[in-house]
Amino acid sequence: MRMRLALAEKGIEYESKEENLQQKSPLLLKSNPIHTKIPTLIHNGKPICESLVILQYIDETWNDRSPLLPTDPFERAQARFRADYIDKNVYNTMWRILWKGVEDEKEL
Ligand SMILES: N[C@@H](CCC(=O)N[C@@H](CS)C(=O)NCC(=O)O)C(=O)O
Repeated sequence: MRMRLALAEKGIEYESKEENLQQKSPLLLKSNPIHTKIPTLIHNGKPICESLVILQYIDETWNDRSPLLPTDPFERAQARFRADYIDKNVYNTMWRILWKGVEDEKEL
């Protein structure tokens, strides 16, 4: 969703490929061999992995329009802090509950 929002904000056309995460495609395994996760952006034939890294790449590559972060350094730091907080404290828990069931919550 982060990628979709960023690309829409920048007005970039793209092709999206759905992944079956139970049976990952050879393209995903080749493009993101370390984590084998989505999202993985392939731009000019080169893969970029990790959503926050991809966001930064999109912002820097299409830097002539719709900046994704505020211009003020403090506000930028705040935005990065929030994204990092969500990744470290919210995302993994949500993912595990959604995909492994509430029972597994006990292990968290
Ligand atoms: N830190 C990664 C997390 C990516 C992630 O967990 N992606 C999930 C789908 S939203 C995934 O590919 N799961 C498959 C797996 O864990 O094997 C990022 O921000 O890109």
